[in-house]
Amino acid sequence: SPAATGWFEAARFGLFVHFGLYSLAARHEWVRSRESMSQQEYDRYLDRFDPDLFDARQLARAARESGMRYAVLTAKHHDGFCLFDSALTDYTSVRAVGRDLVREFVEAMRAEGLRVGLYYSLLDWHHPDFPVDEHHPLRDTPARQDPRDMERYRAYMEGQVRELLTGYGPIDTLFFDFTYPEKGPREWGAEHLLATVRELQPGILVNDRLGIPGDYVTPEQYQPDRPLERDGERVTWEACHTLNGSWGYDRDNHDYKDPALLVRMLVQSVACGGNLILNVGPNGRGALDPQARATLRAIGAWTDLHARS
Ligand code: FUL
Repeated sequence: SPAATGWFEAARFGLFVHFGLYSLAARHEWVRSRESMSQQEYDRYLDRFDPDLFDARQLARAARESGMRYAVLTAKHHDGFCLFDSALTDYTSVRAVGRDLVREFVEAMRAEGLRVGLYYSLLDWHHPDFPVDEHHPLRDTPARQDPRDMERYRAYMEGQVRELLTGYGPIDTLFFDFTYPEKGPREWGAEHLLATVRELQPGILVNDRLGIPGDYVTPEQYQPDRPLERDGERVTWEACHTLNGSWGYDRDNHDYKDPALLVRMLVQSVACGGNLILNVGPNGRGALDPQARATLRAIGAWTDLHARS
């Protein structure tokens, strides 16, 4: 049964953090797919991964001072690289540099009084059983299984979700991403995955991107201008937006939204009964660039004056 969305609707404003190996490439989180890289080519980022400036406490403070009340980190994005300790793969930040960034993040957010969420990708360009299809033109490596065993991949996802929901205390929300319209829910074993999540953490909120109804819907990079409904009923929603069009750090993209525009988007979301989750993409070393920091500060100057707790 669905979980209570009260805290989420009251929270209104959150921080999304996209961080992973793609942050080192510094040109969009889809870089491996967009440039059809082989695993071997992409591994150059693993070899150089050292997030010495990733400071979860600093992120948590920046979020709180901006008026945000929750934060969501990419525990695993589409490239398959995990920012947490997983017994099911070596492809993790813990193996690479001895750091469990999910743990650092969850602890830091809690310490700053923020609710905490994790993003988990259903796509996985690294897993040998993930069925890379026409949407994801990667150059295959010999490690990839043929034929692929979707059953094995489903077990992997479920195992990792289990690790995330049993190893880090209570998690407030899970952001799955994303599904294909028809075959998706069946391929991912969506019903079973959702049931597992609810069993492990009955209070957690789950988004709608498993392809079956969840607790809230997630308009992406568009701003609803009225309450959202499904079958004539209002639904809980969260608009997710980038600062500059890219979720992962994009060094040469300076097309930042103006803080005044972002404040209007926040106001409009709240006025229409929804949330706004705003993304930052820390750079390859894990630091926020000056423009992202300045944007969060500018929004904070507004929320200091106008937000109610
Ligand atoms: C999308 C993903 O493909 C993007 O990389 C990003 O994570 C966004 C929030 O969701 O579907």
